[in-house]
Amino acid sequence: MAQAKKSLAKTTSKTQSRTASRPSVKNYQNYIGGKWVPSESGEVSENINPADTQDIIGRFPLSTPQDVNKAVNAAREAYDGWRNMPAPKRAEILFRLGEILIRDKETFTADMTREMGKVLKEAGGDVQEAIDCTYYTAGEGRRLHGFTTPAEMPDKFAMCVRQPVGLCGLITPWNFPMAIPSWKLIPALVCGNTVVLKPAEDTPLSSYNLVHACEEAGIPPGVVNLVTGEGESAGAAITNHTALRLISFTGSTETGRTVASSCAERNAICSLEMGGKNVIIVMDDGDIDLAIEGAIWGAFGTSGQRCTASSRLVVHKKVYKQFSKKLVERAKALRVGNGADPKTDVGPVINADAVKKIMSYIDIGQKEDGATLACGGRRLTRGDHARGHFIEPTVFTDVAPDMRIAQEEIFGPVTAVIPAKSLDDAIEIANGVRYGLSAAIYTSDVNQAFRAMNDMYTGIFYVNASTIGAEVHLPFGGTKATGNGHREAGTQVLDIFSEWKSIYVDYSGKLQRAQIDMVEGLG
Ligand code: UN1
Repeated sequence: MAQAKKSLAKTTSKTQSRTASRPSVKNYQNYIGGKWVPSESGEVSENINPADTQDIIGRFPLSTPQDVNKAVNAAREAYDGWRNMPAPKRAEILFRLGEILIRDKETFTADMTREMGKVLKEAGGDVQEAIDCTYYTAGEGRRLHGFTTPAEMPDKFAMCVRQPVGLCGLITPWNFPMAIPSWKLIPALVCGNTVVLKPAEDTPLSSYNLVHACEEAGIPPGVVNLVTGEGESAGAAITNHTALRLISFTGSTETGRTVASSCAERNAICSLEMGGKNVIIVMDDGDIDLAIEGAIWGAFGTSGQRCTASSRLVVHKKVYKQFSKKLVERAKALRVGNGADPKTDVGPVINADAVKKIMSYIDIGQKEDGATLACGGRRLTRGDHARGHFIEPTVFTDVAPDMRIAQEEIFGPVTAVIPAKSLDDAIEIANGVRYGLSAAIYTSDVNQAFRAMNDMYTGIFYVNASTIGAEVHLPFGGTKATGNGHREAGTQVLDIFSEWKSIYVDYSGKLQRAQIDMVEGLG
């Protein structure tokens, strides 16, 4: 994911540390042990609208390790009560949460557009993803299936059940400010864990809304705790806290590695969802207009700030010129602006650091890589754009697979069109990056579609659709530097937030020795 959320040790420029001023701006608080409380630091950061940096959305606590410690203690106190509540009862509370999210969807959507920048339709999709996740995963409260299996011995019973892992630290990014917290929070809760959630410093309001809804739904005090603040203090305190048995992190591959090392120190479970350099393969027999639609949506939706963004378009040489021309025409026609304006196609990027990083890649693409800047490439700073972080949708053509813009995650509205000679060539190029999240192919040949499906080493694959738009009931995650083998969403997420307990019940009334009694030979 993007630079802006890359380092736990970095303050982003969207939020600035200040002590309270401007009385009209709302002061938000942490949620610890069922109470809304300020940070011990007394410090706050301002949540700023990326489309209009004079619009201060609220002030949020800059939490300290002491705040995190209190939150962990609250989670500990609540743990036995929550884990012993029957799972179907836990689920009933979560269904109530789902109803609240539906009721307040419009408000939460507007809040999200204001703090994150994505256009209203997409922010609505983000809230909807949280709703879908809540309903789907709450249903697990009446399943959470384990299994029984025959035992080796007579009068002996064997079964396997899921148990919660304990106290969980959840660290979430700014690009899906409600969906991704829900992907972690809801399964953690249905499995019986208690949590400390730290949202990205750029988008605390959406997590506040989610946690506020949890309170209203009747989740008992201490089960969900919210601490806002920066990675270097609050985030690191969560990552390093010895009482947290599990850390679930979504963010950059670099930060994920740091999180994984801290977890390894204390044998904590660590689930990581990280970068992507996703690809759409366009074959010469594909529907070019449909592929253009998918490429525009995948590359420039959410201003390219998705882990699943279509940042590479590998196009068969026979249709390369035609595809590139149409793509550039469409990209040029996109309206960049405030996401709250229904006429806007592409909103701002998250903050000034993101602008810097994306603009530096646009520079690298031209000067270091020598690719052709086919459209875009500029920062928009005049008129309606003057007070926001706006960048034109940018298309590079004549891109070679080993160029930096074709290898590194830019996390902005930039895509690279790469020619390919054949399906084999396209697959080789497509697999030739360090990430493995999402891939897609446009073709009308079922054999080619299945070949690519089989050969692409990614966690997600689409046929005749873009690389974005995963649904909550299928596992989400990637291979290589994208993840560490876990999958969120689907029922597979239960394997992150629960651990197996194998149980043997011997009702024979005598000592029965496994692997020894009832075995021929030396036994
Ligand atoms: C992300 O980009 O971090 O599949 C998550 C999608 C969304 C989730 C993206 N449902 O694009």
